[in-house]
Amino acid sequence: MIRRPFLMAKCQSNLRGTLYVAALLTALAGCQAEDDDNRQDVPSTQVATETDPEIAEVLETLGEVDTQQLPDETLNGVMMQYFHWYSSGDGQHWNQVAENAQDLADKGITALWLPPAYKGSGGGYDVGYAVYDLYDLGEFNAKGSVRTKYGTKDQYLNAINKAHDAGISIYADIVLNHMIGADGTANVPARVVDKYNRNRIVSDVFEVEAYTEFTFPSRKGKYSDFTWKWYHFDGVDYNNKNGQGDTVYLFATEGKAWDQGVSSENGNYDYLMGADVDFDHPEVVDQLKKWGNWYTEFANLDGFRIDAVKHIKSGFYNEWLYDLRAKSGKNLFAVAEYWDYDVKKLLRYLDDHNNNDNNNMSLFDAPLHKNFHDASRGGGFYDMGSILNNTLTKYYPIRAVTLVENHDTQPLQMLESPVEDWFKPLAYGIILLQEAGYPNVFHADYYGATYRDKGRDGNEYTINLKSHKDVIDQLLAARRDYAYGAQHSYYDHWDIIGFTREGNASHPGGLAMILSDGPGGEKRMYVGPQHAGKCFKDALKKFDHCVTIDSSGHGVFQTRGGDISVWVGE
Ligand SMILES: [Ca+2]
Ligand SMILES: [Ca+2]
Ligand SMILES: [Ca+2]
Repeated sequence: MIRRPFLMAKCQSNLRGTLYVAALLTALAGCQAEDDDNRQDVPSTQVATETDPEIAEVLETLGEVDTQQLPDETLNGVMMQYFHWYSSGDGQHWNQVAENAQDLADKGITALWLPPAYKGSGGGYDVGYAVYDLYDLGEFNAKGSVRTKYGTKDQYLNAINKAHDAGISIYADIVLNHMIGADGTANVPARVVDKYNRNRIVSDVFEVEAYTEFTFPSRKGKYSDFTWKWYHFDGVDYNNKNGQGDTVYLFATEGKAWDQGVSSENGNYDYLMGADVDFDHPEVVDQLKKWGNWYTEFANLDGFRIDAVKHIKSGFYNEWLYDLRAKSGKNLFAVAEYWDYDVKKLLRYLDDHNNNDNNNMSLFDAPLHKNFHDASRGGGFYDMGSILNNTLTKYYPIRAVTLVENHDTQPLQMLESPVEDWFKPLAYGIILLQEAGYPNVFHADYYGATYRDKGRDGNEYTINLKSHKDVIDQLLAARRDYAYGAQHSYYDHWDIIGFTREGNASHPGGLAMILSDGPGGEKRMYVGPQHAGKCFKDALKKFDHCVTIDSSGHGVFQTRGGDISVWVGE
């Protein structure tokens, strides 16, 4: 059998009989934790050594992170994306959060990422990404309703209080790239740019009638008297003069230009949709800081999920986060969505946004999601030994938020790349039990979902997403009770991979995770001689027997085909 090249991890080089191959980083992390007992409860900050010079260079400048700086809820915690694209629009969402908060806390959820809470142009139907009024949290009669899709301002604040009472932190979804649904238009000189190369101007200057005037007549200046004018934006994709949409117009007044430090897709990917906010404009930066500080205090927020950062001037969120952390005095957590499957781009973005303790942020591990998607479609032929290749989990786990699925990747959505049902327990087993990363559970994976929408081919589909609550609950419990201490990784086989956690002083049990995308089988893995003589049981109850740990600290653990088992000690 041909095997892929591997790296021998130094912590495991004394193991006999079998080739034990590990993802380099997790192995090093394991060594690190073994060397220093006091650090076993916190995520590893060890920087991987890497042969790719570009990655090596950026890892070098990123350096290690002082784990004292990490918010408490992230330490062995779990965040949950508490919505999906097709969440019910009956206005009861915030009430559900309030109702379920204690149960979620009991299950092991420590933070909730809630959907955008401010009024979108679609009013009571808007998922929240078509931002109209950042100050309207379901309080003003605008865009056809007082409430948002999720409920009213009072219900929102009540949900946050209930979550806090249960010990759960709240992360707000921050969507600042664009605004949609202006109250009026302005005539603005503009030029058309090539949709696929935004740096290429393809017309003379002419006047467009742009929806850029946001005056919020029903709010009447409450909380803020700031109104948005055309010059706070860089461009639009609709000219009301001739009804011509689907065209990218760049405003053509002095100093107007697409913001720099954005993704280079389409030449310059500043423009995504709607009225594109101009982060070069000082009034914009000033206003968004004021709003961020108001929102953080008003809703008692603990952190942020930041939308679409590859379309926003690099460096803006450095300034924004610094200002909010300084003014609130809170250790606000931040994870940004830079949706790209090239880990080098993610690392470079992180490098731009982690140059001091007050502007740090994490990123979603999009490449890991992509690997899960590919593996789930591989019919067993995916090389599971490579499941962590090219991921943040591998290279910079301290700033990785790991996920299986989200509201964009779910079926029929913009970045549709679903992880097939059978693979979800395996993927959640990896993100919830490994030392690396801060895991995120997706609402629709937990509760299931049924919805109907048009696919890319224009046909209507009904989608039924199965609830994986039972297995996710079991994995959450295993994380809370057993996923501690040094990790030993066995990413050494096309089908069957696994890792162990040794446990620590406060959680001494120990754990061995093993899974297969092909036939079932077994693996001899090291959990440490402190477990010698103990019998490990399968927390997922696929097997009735228990696995006895030998005097050298090894056990032979089993998994069924296309399945996962999690063996835990007493
Ligand atoms: Ca600009
Ligand atoms: Ca932009
Ligand atoms: Ca395989």
